[in-house]
Amino acid sequence: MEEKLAIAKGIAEKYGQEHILNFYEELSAEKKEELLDEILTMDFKELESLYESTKVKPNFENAKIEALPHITKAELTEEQKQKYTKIGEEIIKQGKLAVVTMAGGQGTRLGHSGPKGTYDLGLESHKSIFEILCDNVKNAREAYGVAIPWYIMTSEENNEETIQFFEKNNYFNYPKEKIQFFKQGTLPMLDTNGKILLNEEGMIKQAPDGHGGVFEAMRKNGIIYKMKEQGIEWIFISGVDNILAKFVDPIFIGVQAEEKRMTASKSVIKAYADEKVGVFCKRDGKPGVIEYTEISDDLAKALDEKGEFLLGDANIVNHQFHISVLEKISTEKLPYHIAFKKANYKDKNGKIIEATEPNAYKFEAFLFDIFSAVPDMLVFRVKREEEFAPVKNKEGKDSPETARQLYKKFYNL
Ligand code: UD2
Repeated sequence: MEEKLAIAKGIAEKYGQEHILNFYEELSAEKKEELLDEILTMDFKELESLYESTKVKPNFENAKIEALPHITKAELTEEQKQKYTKIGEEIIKQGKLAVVTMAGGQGTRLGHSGPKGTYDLGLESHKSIFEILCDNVKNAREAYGVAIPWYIMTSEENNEETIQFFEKNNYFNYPKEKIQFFKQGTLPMLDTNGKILLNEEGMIKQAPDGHGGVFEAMRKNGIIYKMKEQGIEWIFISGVDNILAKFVDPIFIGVQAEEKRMTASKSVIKAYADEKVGVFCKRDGKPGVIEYTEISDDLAKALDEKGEFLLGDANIVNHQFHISVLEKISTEKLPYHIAFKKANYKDKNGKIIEATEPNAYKFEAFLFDIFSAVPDMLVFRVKREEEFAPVKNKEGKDSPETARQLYKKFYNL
């Protein structure tokens, strides 16, 4: 341990982060070991360049931005719908589909104490978000006689509580062995001087590395390998906070398989210029999404010759991949996006500072950045009222209230 401590001290000093060992002596033996292992395995060089990147605002001015073509579900003919449904249902019945829910976000905007999926939406049924999402695979089991494997990505901080919630609810009567949890990676938070923040325990303050961490997390947890073993060919991936997400959509699977598109995403028409959604686009000829936190006003408002939004296809975090692509991209490094967040921390005198305004940088990879590496992606435009009911904020837009209304309307409750 002494040698490890000396090495850790040397590394920390080399990068001007010696303060991360300030409270080492107060830690338990286990926490001491954990802190030293973090320091010895952390990429301080990457952290330095991430801090440097906080000084430049992302801009797409010099990139050539165009609309990305899409297929509109409502414009499919009955014949096409039947063809795609048949293909998709075959894939489902042959057990070739797996579904992934990204539930590692911190859900701070909702103000809910536990993991977002444990939130009781306030329906008469008092179903939590996780139970509402579980209905997707339960209904598919009824309809197709297949218990589709459901992988749930958690974070370091919400993993335990998420698993306990499923245990307590008996996995909502879905086969327990068909639900697997896996943790995404983390990155330290930095203050405005580039110093690593310490949390209340005096350990490094880690934050989830963004849902773009899903690929590496699946690889590192052997999930892609296991899916291949099971004969899985198509993987649907969505976020935990859309209660109308369709995990098992035969038409979406069928159109993607028939059109031989290795990656696909669903979109809805952007409702208004500054809606908090990413928008699909072609950037320098390659498919991508410009996030609402990074798009310029002009581009968010730009209209095409028909008077519709030039970038009108909003990302709803409904993605579907062929396993061959997942395997390939799970070793690719995605860029990190920067968020400036409120973060409580322990200062050098050991005092816990409660942040009242944003004071720290968080670094997140975004899943959709992978699309530029897979040029043939398909955007499948669907109806907002049928497939998009986000639960993001405590009240107002994208709140439990708006989601409940959309859910009740869709299910005629
Ligand atoms: C997301 C999309 C935005 C739009 C909007 C629609 C991205 C980057 N942003 O905005 O384009 O589609 O949703 O509602 O796709 N998550 C994790 N781990 C993390 C971070 C997030 O699992 O480290 C999950 C989170 O639980 C949620 C989803 O990813 O289910 C998206 O959450 P977000 O907070 O990253 O993105 P948001 O809601 O600002």
